[in-house]
Amino acid sequence: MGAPLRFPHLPTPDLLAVPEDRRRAALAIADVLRGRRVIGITTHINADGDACGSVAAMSQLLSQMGHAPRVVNPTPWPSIFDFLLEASIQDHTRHGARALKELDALVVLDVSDISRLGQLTEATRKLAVPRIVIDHHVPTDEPAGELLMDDPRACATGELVWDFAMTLGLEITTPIAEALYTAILTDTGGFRYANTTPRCHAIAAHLLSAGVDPETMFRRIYASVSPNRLFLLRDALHSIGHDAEHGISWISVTADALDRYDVSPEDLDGIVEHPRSIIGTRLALFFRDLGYGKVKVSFRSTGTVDVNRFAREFGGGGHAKASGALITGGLDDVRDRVIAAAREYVGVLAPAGQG
Ligand SMILES: [Mn+2]
Repeated sequence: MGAPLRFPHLPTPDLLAVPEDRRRAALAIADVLRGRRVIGITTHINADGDACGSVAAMSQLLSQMGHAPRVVNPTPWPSIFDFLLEASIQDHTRHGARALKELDALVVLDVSDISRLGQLTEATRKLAVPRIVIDHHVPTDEPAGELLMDDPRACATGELVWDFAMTLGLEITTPIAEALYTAILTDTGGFRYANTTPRCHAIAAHLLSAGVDPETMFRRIYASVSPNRLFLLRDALHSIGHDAEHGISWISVTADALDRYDVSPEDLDGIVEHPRSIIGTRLALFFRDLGYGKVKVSFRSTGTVDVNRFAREFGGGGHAKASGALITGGLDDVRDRVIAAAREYVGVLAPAGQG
């Protein structure tokens, strides 16, 4: 008999241990919330899966802690994530900034810069009650609160909410597990992006054990597409462009597209994956004409291009691999300008075989 086989990379319990800085931040948050009843929960405009999942989970966790949570988002809850809205979740979004007046504290999720709160930005700035931020973006100059639990190494804000729950010994019920799974699944692009870590898979394993059915979640999130959404995609695909020399690919959506097909902005999520999927693409761009002299541009990197820094050239920002900016001008004009700047920014691709 030879030496016993060893498996040094098997997952170990410390994969699920809460990092010390996150544990301390979670305890500080619980401390600040103690004795406060009505806790507002909010997230960025046009909430995505991480935002909705984190909000839904946090609302139920705060209820467990004995608080009266209240969701106040800057834009309406996207219908695709309606399945996360448990009966216990109070959504006061329709009351706008007025709903912030009655709070004893505010928890801001998945937001690095206060301006991401849209129409709630000013009211949040003036808030006299404690403001708490849980987020995984690169920090900016004006966070939406003074007490931060933030870590760009987290794959999703949902991972930090899981850390919060673990630190405080809260129960991960099946609805909470579904909310956190939605957050992690969507922010990792279905466990495909570079932010997919052994730890996020380990957390997902815990969430499956807590009752999440992955096929049901897949169907709800990725296989519930309306026909009109696909018709809009059909039109958008006509605009696909590719610059092989620089490794840049792009797609555009015109201002009238949403009305023509009666779809909402959330139906455009993921469109950038099409140019991004073209072989040799280092930088993918998605141009959406908002119709009032502004174009929303999404930047996606497939590797080493830092699109957070690139977006800042246009007054935007985000992550190194995913960012955005709002740019003044017509669609053709903005597209030409951004592509020209992108060619400059990324430089000419090295010939194959030279790195
Ligand atoms: Mn996120």
